[in-house]
Amino acid sequence: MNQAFVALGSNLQDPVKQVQNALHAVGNIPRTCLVKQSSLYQTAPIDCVYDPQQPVPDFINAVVLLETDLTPLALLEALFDIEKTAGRERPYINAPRVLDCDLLLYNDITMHTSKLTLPHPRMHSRGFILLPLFEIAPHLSLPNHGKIAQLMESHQFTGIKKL
Ligand code: PH2
Ligand code: MG
Ligand code: MG
Repeated sequence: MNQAFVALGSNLQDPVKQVQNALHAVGNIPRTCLVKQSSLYQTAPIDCVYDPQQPVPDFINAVVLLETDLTPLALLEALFDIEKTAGRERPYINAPRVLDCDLLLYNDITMHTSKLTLPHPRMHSRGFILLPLFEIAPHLSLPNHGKIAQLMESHQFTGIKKL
C-alpha cells in the first residue's frame, strides 16, 4: 500500500457540507482507504483575485491521509472525478470553487510533469495546508522541504480558525 496526502478545499455552496461530502467520497475511491482526516479549518483566501464588488468568501480546508493501490496519476483522476461530481467549474485561476482536491504527497515521490507535480508545489508555504497536515502527521518530512515541524515554526497562521 502507498500513502498519499490530499488537501480538500471549498469556498462556495455550503463549504462545510462540500468538504464533508468530499471526506466521504475519498473514502469510496477504489483500492483506497481513508486512514486519517484532520479537523475542518476556516481559512482566509490566499492568492485569490480580489474584486471589492465580489469579496472572496473564506474557505473550509482539511487534509486526509489515504492508503492506496492506485498510481499517483490514477489517484489524481479519481480526485478530479470527485471535483466534477461536486460541480467544479474552472472559469479562471483560483476562482471560488465548490471543491478542490489537491494531491499533496505520494510516498516520498518527487515528480514534475504537465499533469502532476509532487510534492504539491505550494504546500510548504500555505498555512491552510500545513496546519491540518501537521495535525494528522506531526512527524512528516516533505521531500525537498524537510520536517513539517520546522516549516510550522517559520510560518504565520493568520486568518485560520479550527472549527
Ligand atoms: N486554494 C487556492 C488558493 N487559495 N486559499 C485558502 N484559504 N484555501 C484554499 O484552499 C485555497 C486558497 C488554490 O487552490
Ligand atoms: Mg488548490
Ligand atoms: Mg486543485
